[in-house]
Parts: sequence; structure tokens; C-alpha cells
Amino acid sequence: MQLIPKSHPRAKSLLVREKLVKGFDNGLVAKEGLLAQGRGEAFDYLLGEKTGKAAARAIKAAAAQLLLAEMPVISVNGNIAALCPKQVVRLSKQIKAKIEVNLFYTNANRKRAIIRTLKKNGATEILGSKSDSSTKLSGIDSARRIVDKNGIFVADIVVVPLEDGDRTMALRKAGKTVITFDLNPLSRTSQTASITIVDNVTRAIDLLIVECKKMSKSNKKDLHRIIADFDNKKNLRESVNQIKNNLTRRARVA
Ligand code: PTJ
Repeated sequence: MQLIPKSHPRAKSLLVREKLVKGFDNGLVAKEGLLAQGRGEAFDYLLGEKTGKAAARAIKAAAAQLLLAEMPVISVNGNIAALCPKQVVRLSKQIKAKIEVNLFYTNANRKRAIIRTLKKNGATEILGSKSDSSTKLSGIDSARRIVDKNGIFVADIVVVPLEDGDRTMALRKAGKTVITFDLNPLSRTSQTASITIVDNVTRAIDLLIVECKKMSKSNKKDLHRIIADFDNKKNLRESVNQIKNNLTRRARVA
């Protein structure tokens, strides 16, 4: 029985939830990934389950930054592999970025399943699985410190969707530009990343691909100007205000 029309944002959220549960059943997602999804859903609801102006601005800045990158890497965890593997591969091709699997809750079987899924979706080279090319990033206690010598370790820009705060901080300290997708504008990752896209990755990643395509012919000066005009802290405050305004509106209706 269909209770909510398919086009309704709530119905789309339920489909995203199903993808994650399926990803868990297929060995891609950690148990803790289900909790992360729940937290994300709550923030998505508060944000109005749509891409706001602040997110759109961050997407544009992220596209400019990625188009100027010399060695961009997209970091993939279990949730991302379950939610948008096709888009990760598409984005990597659009901006010529490497893909590296990097897990918080390390598990060799899960890593293999994630690599299989990315390959099924068109990825050719996936970093993060060979111990002879791994090294450690300092300042991280979790398994996320193990990175590929030819990937995250030498990247200038790292895309880290649905991340924990420690690694974002460590990557920034290592001099890297960090782009994240995080529905919680108050999380440590959101607060420490260079560019935070406060939106559901399942909506925002498609918009980022489109933006990268649109801006691919732009000259470097214009791309630099977009980045210089972007203020992550200010943008995050705008996302917090988006939540406040939605709450006020809903409270008035109730
Ligand atoms: O696969 P692993 O082992 O690398 O583990 C991945 C998880 C996600 C479990 C791990 O990175 C983790 O525990 O992350 P956190 O600390 O729970 O943070 C996840 C953040 O992503 C939270 O701020 C959520 O609000 C946010 N989030 C959840 N779902 C989405 C999201 N942001 C954007 N889009 C989503 N779909």
C-alpha cells in the first residue's frame, strides 16, 4: 500500500533508507552506519528534505575547488558505497579523481564488498586495499589513519562524505583541502572542513556532478574567485538558520 506519493520528499527519504538497509544486508554498511543514517534523517527532516541555498552555494564552491585540483581523491566508506556508488564513479570520471576506500570500522570482508560494488558501477582503479602501498596519517586513532601512499596521502583535495571529525581535522592539519557532505551543520566534520555541503549526499552529489560539468569550461580566474567568495563558517550559519526557520514554521502549523 502506497501511503505517501512517490514524488514526496518523505517517500524519497524512505527509498534512501531502504538502500542503506540493503547495503547492510549485502555486507557493505557497518552496524554503526545505520545509526549514522538515522542521525542524518533527523537533520534532513529539520532542513526540509531539500537542497537549500547554502548547500547550493557550497556545491558551487566545491565544484570550483575540484576543477582546480591537481590530485583529488574521493574517500568512500560503507554508507557511501550503499547510497551512491554510481555517482561516486561518475564524479571521479568528471573531475579525474582517484577513488579510495577508507573505513572507520575496518573490516576486510566489508572492504572487498565495497570494492566489488564500485567496480560493478564502473570504477577501474580503487585504492585503499593493498597493504604494500599503505601508510599512516598522523593525528588519527581509528583505522581511518591507514591511507594509500598514492591516494589520500598525497592528495591536495579530499572529498570525505559522511565523515567523523578526527580525520577531517587530521587532513586539514596535513595541508589538504577537505570537502564534505554532512547533514549536521554542527558536527565536527562540518565545522572543520574547508567546504561543507549541508545536504543529503544522495541529492547533493548529482548536483555536484552537474556543476562540475557546467563549470568545466570556466577559466581558472573565475574558479578562484568563486572559492575566494565562499565563506564556510558563514554558510554553516545559514544552514543552522534554515533549520531554525523550518522549526518555527512547523511549530506555527502545529
Ligand atoms: O563505513 P565506515 O566503517 O567508514 O563507517 C561510516 C560511518 C558513517 C558509520 C562513520 O563514518 C560514522 O560513524 O560517521 P558519524 O560519526 O556517524 O557521522 C556521520 C555524519 O553523516 C553525521 O553527522 C550524519 O548526520 C551525517 N549523515 C548521515 N547520513 C547522511 C549524512 N550526511 C549526508 N547525507 C547522508 N545521507
